[in-house]
Amino acid sequence: MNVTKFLDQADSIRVGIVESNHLLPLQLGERYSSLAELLATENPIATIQSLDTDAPVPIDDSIRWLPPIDDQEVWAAGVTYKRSQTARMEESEAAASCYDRVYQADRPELFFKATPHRVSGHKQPLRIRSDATWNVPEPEITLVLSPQFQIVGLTVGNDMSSRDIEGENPLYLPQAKCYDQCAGLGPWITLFDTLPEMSALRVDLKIERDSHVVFDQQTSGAEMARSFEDLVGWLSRDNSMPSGAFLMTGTGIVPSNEFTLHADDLVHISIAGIGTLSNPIVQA
Ligand code: DO4
Ligand code: MG
Repeated sequence: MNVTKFLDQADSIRVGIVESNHLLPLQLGERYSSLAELLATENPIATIQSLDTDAPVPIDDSIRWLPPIDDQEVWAAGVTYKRSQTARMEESEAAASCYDRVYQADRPELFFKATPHRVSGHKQPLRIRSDATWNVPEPEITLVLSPQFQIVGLTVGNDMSSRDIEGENPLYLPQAKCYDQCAGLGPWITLFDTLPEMSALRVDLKIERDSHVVFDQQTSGAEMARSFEDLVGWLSRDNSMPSGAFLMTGTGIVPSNEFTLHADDLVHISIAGIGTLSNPIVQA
């Protein structure tokens, strides 16, 4: 089951089930007031199935998608794929040994990525920092966590990153990662009773510039050096998240060093079995 948020014709924020060619707006009733509350129930799929829906809304270009987040925190893991380790070691002489060690260490790299207001949904802009010169999207399988740290679903994530800032000094990581419009999530959350095999989670990153594809690469969750459960176990240590959280699980695709994003590029990230998140790139 896929669920998301969107703006209806009256400009009201709605939660809806996504079916192949239409959205079914949910009537949340008196009991629930947000998608996050549905995700926090013991069985989100059963809870959502128990709700009434309004008339179907056809999915076409007029749908105003919103990121499927309310008041959850957004966290991210780093250096969980060999490709990310290699790329970080190339970009930062000062921190090369840190990236090498963290790839192999028990404790993963986990960092705070974004508050909800910094997150863009499907078709909404993502930003290149005005003070950065080397920027990339990071396509990441993203876990949707309940307040009890249950993985209730998956979504597509884009961990926008300024490689020149993070490469200059590892202490600049929060500035390379967390700023307005720094994170993409969506177009919806796919809820699972049982998660798919890692090898089924194929990830594709496509970047379009002036209507030409200038980058297209694939990886899969099977290339990840850590398990989802391991990452969640570390994230939840001495850390409560009363509204739940999103955890981006790291990138396995990093474009070669001469590549940087431009304003007006279009970034498409697809994860098999989940969906495709597309965002135009802007620079203030
Ligand atoms: O420390 C650098 C960040 C790494 C990251 O975001 C990733 O591997 O996805
Ligand atoms: Mg990342």
